[in-house]
Amino acid sequence: MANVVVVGAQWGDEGKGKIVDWLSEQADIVVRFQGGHNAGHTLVVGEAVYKLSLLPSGVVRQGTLGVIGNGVVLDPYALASEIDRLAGQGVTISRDNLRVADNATLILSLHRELDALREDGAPGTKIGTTKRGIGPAYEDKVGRRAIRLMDLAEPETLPPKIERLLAHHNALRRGFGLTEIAERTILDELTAIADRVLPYQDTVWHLLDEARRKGSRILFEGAQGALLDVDHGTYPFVTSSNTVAGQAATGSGLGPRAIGYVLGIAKAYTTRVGEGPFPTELHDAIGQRIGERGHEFGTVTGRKRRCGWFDACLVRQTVRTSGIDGIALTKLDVLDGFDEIKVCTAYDIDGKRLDHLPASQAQQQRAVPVYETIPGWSGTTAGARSWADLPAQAIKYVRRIEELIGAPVALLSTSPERDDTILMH
Ligand code: 2SA
Ligand code: MG
Repeated sequence: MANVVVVGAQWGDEGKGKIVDWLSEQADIVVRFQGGHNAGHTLVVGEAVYKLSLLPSGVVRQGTLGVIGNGVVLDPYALASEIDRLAGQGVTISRDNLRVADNATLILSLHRELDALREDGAPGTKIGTTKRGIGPAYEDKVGRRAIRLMDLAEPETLPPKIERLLAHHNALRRGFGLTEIAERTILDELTAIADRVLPYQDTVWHLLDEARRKGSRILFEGAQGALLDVDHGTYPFVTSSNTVAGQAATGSGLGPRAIGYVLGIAKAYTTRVGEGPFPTELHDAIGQRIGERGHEFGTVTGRKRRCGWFDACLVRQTVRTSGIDGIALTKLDVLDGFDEIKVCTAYDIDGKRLDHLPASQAQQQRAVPVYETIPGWSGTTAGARSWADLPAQAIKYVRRIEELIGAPVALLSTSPERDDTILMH
């Protein structure tokens, strides 16, 4: 098995968890390379159900090392509580199965507070974030004033770093009419948690490179989706990290050649949480039906997801911006029983037909999807375990999607059960 990167090919929630879990059986190391505890997935291993949001999927498997790379923003309190939660389920996290990049940026309480404030109060800034402090933490990273994991190991050097950070944040807070934060408060917040997270710190790029040279199989676990990428997504309605496959290299400290195969995960329809453009969104009974059948509620925040037809135009775009080699198509069964199914193949914008979504927000708003109508199927695809179990028309739908997006459907997932996965190629 080559080193595989798994990325969401839409706006997140494509069902990456099941696929990553399935692949992690064959991996020695599972690496998170971006995002933070805004990710969320449920792993079903035998009888046990694990909910992970910051830890890489591999940690619940014996003999698999979980790695949190430098590209992740790490809330040390969230990490400690996730570790405690797993301990309660009999999974012990130690240095044997978890390493965290010493140069990973920390999320602090002031980041969460700022995130929530912008979402709830400040005018014109609502993105529909998860309010985990993700965006503000990345801002500080790029602004070169972040506190990083290894800083906790050198408490004597913390005060000037905190001072730098607060020079920025207290100015912001004054603008919002909030009380200023004292250095001591942040120092206490950090020193109180240091012992819980420092044991995992490591020179992750070094560890991964050595492992790679020895032939260890590395699985890179993306969070969110390529359309939420801060550069290539529907900016500004995006998350604050690069979510495309190239980030697997930067966010873990390996070169691009470490990546052997890029697997994109896409749902057989489209969903999105939060604000922002969504050309194929359905506001009618069909959208309602997709949402109910697909149980489209967020794992992290419980929010109802917006639903619409499969947007082949957008997935074709993410196939290209992530260099996707193959797609795992999930939740096809949600479309069982529809008389007809629509797929967006292009956009009409100001009288022009485009094969992609332009970067301009104004143009995105004016994009009118061009649909192709495909007959539905009456049988069921739920739980199918082989090609032969699928209704002929469902196969045609999958084949048409492959043509439109320019990538093969390598895997078809037909239920949350691990065994209900069809290997296509
Ligand atoms: P933030 O909190 O700054 O990252 O929010 C910015 C936007 O990004 C969206 N967002 C998400 N959308 C869908 N799924 C997300 N996480 C998945 C989950 C995890 C996954 O909850 O299951 O699929 O890997 C996620 N995280 C952030 C958010 O709604 C804002 O639009
Ligand atoms: Mg999810």
